[in-house]
Formats: sequence, C-alpha cells, structure tokens
Amino acid sequence: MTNSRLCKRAVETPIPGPRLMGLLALAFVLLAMGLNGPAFAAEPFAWQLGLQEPAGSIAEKADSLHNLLLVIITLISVFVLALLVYVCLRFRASANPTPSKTTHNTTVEILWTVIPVLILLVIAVPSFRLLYYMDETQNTDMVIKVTGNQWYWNYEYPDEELAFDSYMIEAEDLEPGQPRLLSVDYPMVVPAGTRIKLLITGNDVMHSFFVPSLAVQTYSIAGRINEAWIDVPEGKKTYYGQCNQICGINHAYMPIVVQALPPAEYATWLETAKAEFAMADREKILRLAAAQ
Ligand SMILES: [Cu+2]
Repeated sequence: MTNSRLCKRAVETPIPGPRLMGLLALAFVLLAMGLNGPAFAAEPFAWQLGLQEPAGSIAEKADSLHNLLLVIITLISVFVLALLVYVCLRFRASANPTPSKTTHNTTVEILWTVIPVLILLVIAVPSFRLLYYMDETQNTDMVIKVTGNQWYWNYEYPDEELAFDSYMIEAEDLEPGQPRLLSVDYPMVVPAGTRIKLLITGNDVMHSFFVPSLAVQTYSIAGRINEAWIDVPEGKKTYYGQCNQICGINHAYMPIVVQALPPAEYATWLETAKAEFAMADREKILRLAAAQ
C-alpha cells in the first residue's frame, strides 16, 4: 500500500465518537469479566484485568492492599493532572501576561510535605501488617522443600521422606484441558485447607517460586534457604505459577503447579507417592558404606 493510499484511508476512516468509545470500553470490561477462568483452576485468562483471584488469607490481604493502593494512586494522578491542566490554562502567556515573581509560600510548602508523609503513613500500616503476617511461618501444618533447578522444580516432603522432580509437559504431549506452558508431569500436591511452610532453595542459578493466586513469590538461591508460607484454601483446585527470575534459556519452561486435594484424596496420593518417590534410605546407605 502506498503512502497516499494510507493517508486517504486515514482521512476516510471516521474517528469514533465518545459514545462509541464508551461502548467499546464497556464491552471490553464485560468481556474481561465474562472470560473468567474455570473455577477449579487458578491461572491467567485471556483479556484478564487486575490480579488473579486471591486464594487463601495472604492473597486476600495482598489483594485488598493492592485495591487500596489503586484508589490512592488514582486519586493522586487525577489531582496532579487537574493541577497541570489548571496551570496550563490559567497561567498561559495570553491569559497571564505579567507573571508573578513569587518564589516561596510557607503554607503551601508545609502542605506538600506533610500531606505526602501522611499518605505514606496510611499506606505503611496495612503494608507492614501484611509483611509481618507473611513472616509468620511458625503457624504452619506441614513443610515442603522447593528446589529450583535449570530448568525444573524439585519438591521434597521431609516428614514423608519423599521427593520428586516436576517438569513441564511439552505442547505435543498435552491432554485436553491442560494449559500450555503451565502444566507439569508431577505437580506439588498439597492437602486443601492447610498452611504450608515452604523452604525454598536453589541448585544452580537463581530462580523464583511464584504462584500469583497464592501470593507467594520467593527467590530460590543456591546455598541459602528462604522461608515462605502458603495458606491453601479448602476445596480441590489447581494453582498455576512460573519461575519468575530469568534463569537461562529454558526459564519460560519451568512452570509450577500446586494441586490442592481434599484430605482423603491427599492421603491416597501420599501412599502412591511414597511408593514411587521414596527418598534413599540414608541410614542404610551409611551402613553399606561403613561395611565396605
Ligand atoms: Cu528458573
């Protein structure tokens, strides 16, 4: 297409009126609301607006803090924009030919120092409350050790003496209903309605254990163990996440799947997992080594 034809088309295309733009915006919002993901899985969905639906007490608190901040930053942005527009119109050269030479105004200076400090204090209270809440790893029911590797995760259940690797399922091997780039062969299975302490570490480069709906995002660093906890709600549900620390060529291909099962189903899974993923009997290995 030549330039002149492009220009012609641009001229011919009518600019949508404000009413049409409003309708489009409304349609967009309705579409985003209607395209919610399935209730049994926590994953991103097409045309998503905002955060994933929060799961568990940490995510709910993080979500409400996010919503509070959104209101505050919107009000501040609108206020600053209104000031800018007012200044541009009121003090433009034609409307204000002899500008004032004022350089200081004590009242205004005190106000623009004190008000932001007060806003920051208002934000700090719920923010610190959430930080300390996320730190309460002592009130948990069980422990899972999570190890980031290039490029897969390893989940270890120290109390059950089992551990297994979790690899992404390639696109051609996906079964119907399994999301692409998010499904794994062996998910981290957890009992629903429990608080789980995560011990997150790494085996090579830095990774990050990130499950948005559970509001956990913790670095996995070799030689260091980071603590976090998740509050898995009641009900059978799958929570999807990804490594979100750029960790090499297959960074995008080490998703995280947390599969919450009701207690009875979890117990059944535990039996099969123990048979399949039992860790080596350390005592036996040491005895054998000593006998040689
Ligand atoms: Cu990684």
